[in-house]
Amino acid sequence: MLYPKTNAARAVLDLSGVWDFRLSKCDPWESIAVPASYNDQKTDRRFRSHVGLAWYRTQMTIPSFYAGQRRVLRFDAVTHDAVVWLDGKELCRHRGGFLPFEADVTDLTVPGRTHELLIRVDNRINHSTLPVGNEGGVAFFGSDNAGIPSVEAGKRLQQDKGINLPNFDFFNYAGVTRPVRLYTTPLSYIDGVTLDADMHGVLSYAMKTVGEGAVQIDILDAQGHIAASGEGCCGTLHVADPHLWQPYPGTPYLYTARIRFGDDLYEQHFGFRSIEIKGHQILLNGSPIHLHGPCKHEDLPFHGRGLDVCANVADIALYRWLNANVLRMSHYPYAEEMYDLCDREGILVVDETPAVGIGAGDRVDPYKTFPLADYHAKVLADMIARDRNHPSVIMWSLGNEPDTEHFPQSAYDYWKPLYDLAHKLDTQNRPVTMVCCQNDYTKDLITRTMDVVCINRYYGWYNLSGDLETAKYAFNIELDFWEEIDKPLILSEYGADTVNGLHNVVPEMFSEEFQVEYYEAIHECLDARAFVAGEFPWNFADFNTQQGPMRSGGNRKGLFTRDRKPKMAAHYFRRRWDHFEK
Ligand code: GCB
Repeated sequence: MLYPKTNAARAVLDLSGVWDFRLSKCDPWESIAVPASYNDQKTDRRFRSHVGLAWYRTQMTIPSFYAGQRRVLRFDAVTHDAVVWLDGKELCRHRGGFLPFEADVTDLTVPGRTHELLIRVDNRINHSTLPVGNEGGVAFFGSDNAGIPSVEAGKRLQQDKGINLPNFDFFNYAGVTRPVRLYTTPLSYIDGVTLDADMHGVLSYAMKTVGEGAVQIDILDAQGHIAASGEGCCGTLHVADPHLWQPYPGTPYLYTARIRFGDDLYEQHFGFRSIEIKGHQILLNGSPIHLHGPCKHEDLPFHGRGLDVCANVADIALYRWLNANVLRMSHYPYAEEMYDLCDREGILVVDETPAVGIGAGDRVDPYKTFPLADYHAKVLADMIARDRNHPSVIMWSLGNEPDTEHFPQSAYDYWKPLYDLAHKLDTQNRPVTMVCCQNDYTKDLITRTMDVVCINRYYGWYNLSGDLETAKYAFNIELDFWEEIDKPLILSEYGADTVNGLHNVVPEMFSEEFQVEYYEAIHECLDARAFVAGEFPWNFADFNTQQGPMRSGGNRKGLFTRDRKPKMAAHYFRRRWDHFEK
């Protein structure tokens, strides 16, 4: 699905602004900002803790000069499920909160007229949603006290109220979190663009078109000069001595494919770059690359998970300040604007589906009981279709921290087809991974089959807490295990909750000094191993999550506070990664 763009052939009407909103049909309409999560926009607790349906409404006037054009309503993300009505008639439905959907409204709208748009959003999560919700009133953290009759009764009450708590550690923000736009195209139009470009200057292209016309494609360099041209829906072009797309601190050189089809026009930027795996190494443009940069969340005061382009620009500026070169888009596909920014700024991306929380302890096999496989495959396919043209995207992550220990064969049978699907769908054949949680890695069968082994580990924090000497000892035992497997390894999460301003001369957990010592200890282990291809500290910034006994003011593992003030660890990483670039 193409990102909506205004150009000589197309127009975009952005419906961002203040809409009407209500949590139930009995409430009066109130003001709400779109795009943004609704949870933190109001003082009423019901907005934050709401579970269930909620309604958004707005008026949309179609400019008269849109007459004669095809008109499409596009929703970049509605979290999690959406039903849309146009002038009281159901227009479309969509499942899943992190990918776009659209509906052709050419025959349902009249240029010059005002139409009413109503969206019903549903933020409920359960065993059939991605991310996964706990059925049974069990909190992500703090499922203790099981068996006490009064506590069990309380859990049943939560269950009766339909409160499935997240089986993941980020706040279940909901609403119309990304822009809603009406865009136009000519009646015959370009419907899809696939561009696969490599470091040798070879560009394979394939266009999907609807209606009458012939496809013409021009490749423009950054100065706007034509570097190559072709005709037809698919083909291969060659650009001699291409400027390569290189990550920061190199130059992320972008070319533009200008595609014409009849009266339609679409421009898509892309970069010439190659990515492959060889033994223990990740090769970018033929040379080994070490990936280093913190994982992130889409998480901001007031906005929740809502798009804020200014915050994205400021965050990527901080990535460059840290001397980072990669961003793992944990734990769901981000807004499309962020990928464009990473393309421009040279930040590599690990793109992840929202498959987080597939696990239910040692008694229930989630793969046999959670009805997810087909839906997961669809989400993966939609993510690849959306993000495949971005040169910044160098790896697909099928999901985060599923159970791979208690039901290893089931896990293998579930994840292997997804791995194969990602390779089949991605004509660039990017590496595929799945992010494994801290568990008995000797039992895990699937993680070792991925192109890159990604492990989240919290030695010294969640286990062997505070004892960094023993944490190093234990981590090294595990690293010996992975060294035997001929794959690159990325430490895809590691971190320590840290309260900014809490200081110790003798560092203890939660202090800024401890966070630095923790990272120094883990790096001592990583730096001694040549097969380690990357380090992704958890997390870029403190972020909001479900309240609970393990969290004080959210998850505090940020290198920055939630308002982006650096902790000591941010300065530490800036120095460490500066040295990496030399
Ligand atoms: C993890 C999860 C991440 C959590 C993090 C933590 O392993 O992947 O979502 O936020 O640990 O801080 O506990």
